[in-house]
Amino acid sequence: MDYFLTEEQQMIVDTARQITEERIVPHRAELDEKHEFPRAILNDMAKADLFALPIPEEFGGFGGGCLNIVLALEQIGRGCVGIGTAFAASALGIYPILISGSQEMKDKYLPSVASGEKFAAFGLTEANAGSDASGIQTTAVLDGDEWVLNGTKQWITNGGEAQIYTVVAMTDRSKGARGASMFVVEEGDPGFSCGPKEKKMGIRASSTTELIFKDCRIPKDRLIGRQGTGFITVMKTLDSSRPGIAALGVGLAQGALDVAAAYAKQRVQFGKPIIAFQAVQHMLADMAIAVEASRALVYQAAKHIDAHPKDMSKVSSMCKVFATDSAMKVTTDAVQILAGYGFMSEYPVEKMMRDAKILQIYEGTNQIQRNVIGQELNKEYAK
Ligand code: COS
Repeated sequence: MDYFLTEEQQMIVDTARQITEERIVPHRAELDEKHEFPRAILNDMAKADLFALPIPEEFGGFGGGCLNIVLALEQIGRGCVGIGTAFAASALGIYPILISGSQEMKDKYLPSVASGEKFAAFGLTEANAGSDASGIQTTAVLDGDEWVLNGTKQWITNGGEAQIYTVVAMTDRSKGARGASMFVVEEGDPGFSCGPKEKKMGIRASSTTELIFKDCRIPKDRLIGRQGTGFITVMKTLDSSRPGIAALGVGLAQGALDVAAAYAKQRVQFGKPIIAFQAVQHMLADMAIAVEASRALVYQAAKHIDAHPKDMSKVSSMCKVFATDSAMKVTTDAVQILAGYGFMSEYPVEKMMRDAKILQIYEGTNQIQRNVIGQELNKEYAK
């Protein structure tokens, strides 16, 4: 379907697609099998200016814009959601600075992330605080000119690979969500370390570790925004990043459909290619509908966010739910069409199905997204 992209938007698609075809697709199986971080590929993505996409021009970026990043992530997701996750998590890591950071903080951190010289990561989740984001236990206490952080973050993408970490900690537990604040922690800060890499079902090219703070001392000016505004910054960050996860889902589902349709044309059973059988055609038709409907919703949600940045929660959650639930269904059906071959790691669809699962879980489970949508509807219909 023609989405009438501008010349600049088409250039972003073409650049991301070329890197996906030339650099990601040939290596994705090996990186997945070895649980290997795709540093060389990410460096090539940086050379192609893809890390500049979420960052405004004044900080060396391409200008920001939700649709631009969505277009790139769709193409990368078509190749490998593990690599896409490592890439997207760097944008996620700098959103708190973009949203709430001071001019000095933006000047200090954004240019090196835009150039891809440094990677970023976002530290919210803890062992006992997943969906309940305000239930975090990590604390930050001001001691003279320094903040002292204590606690452990769990399942942090780009852990051990990033140089810049935006981290949420409680500065006043008695105030609940209003007692959370955000900080920048840098690789090498005293008292900060990362745990070993987690072993995962999917997205194995991405790195996932704990972030451990033991009397971690950081300068006072690493507080992002004002004390007590951390939870709001987290919510706005996730509102901004969820369309990117939706876009990874669109790309992943398209990739699975491509493999399934090509296979169905060449696989002969009962004397005919299996695409000639209506049972298979109907599965492919439903997959194609799901892919196109997801793409249309994700692009439109991104355009809405670019035009109305203060009104993004509902559309952001809607596109995340729809595109990632669709990706799970489409990749599962792709395995079904390839059947026994689909179950073997020699074909890419089993990896795609494993990778799809996390899209329904991270950056807020799809159940939490439905809560967000429901609460927004509750407000709208009260008017
Ligand atoms: N934008 C701006 N402000 C927001 C907001 C948003 N999208 N969502 C909530 N807020 C504000 C509320 O208005 C409220 O402000 P006041 O204190 O002034 O009333 C405050 O934040 C607390 O909101 P709420 O009471 O709704 O918070 P809850 O603790 O009930 O949590 C959910 C709300 C469940 C939506 C939140 O915890 C969440 O998003 N959880 C999922 C976290 C997640 O995605 N984790 C994945 C790991 S990160 S990769």
